[in-house]
Amino acid sequence: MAITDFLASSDINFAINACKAKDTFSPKMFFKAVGLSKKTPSEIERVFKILDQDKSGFIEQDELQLFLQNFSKGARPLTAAETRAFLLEGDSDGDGKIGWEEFSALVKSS
Ligand SMILES: [Ca+2]
Repeated sequence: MAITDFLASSDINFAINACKAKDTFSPKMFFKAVGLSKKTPSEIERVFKILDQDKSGFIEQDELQLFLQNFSKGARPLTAAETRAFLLEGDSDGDGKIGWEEFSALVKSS
């Protein structure tokens, strides 16, 4: 299962290009640009499972850092500041990782 099964590659290219420069990544802007905010809960859940590479049920910091590469293999890793900001924005219960409900809420608020 690939992310390109749900999202248009033109939207992915647009979203990746929009945050090409370091420290310009914003999760909400990205989710909106890539078309994820308009997807159904089950599609958003499938994307969450792709992002959760080690299948722990959470998106941890190391997975967040490589977030963009799930959308495009050649994309850059997020900077430490971007990774921290992403975590702060999504991790509403403060456990240091993003669970399914937190991810879904973040995508829907995009
Ligand atoms: Ca994980």
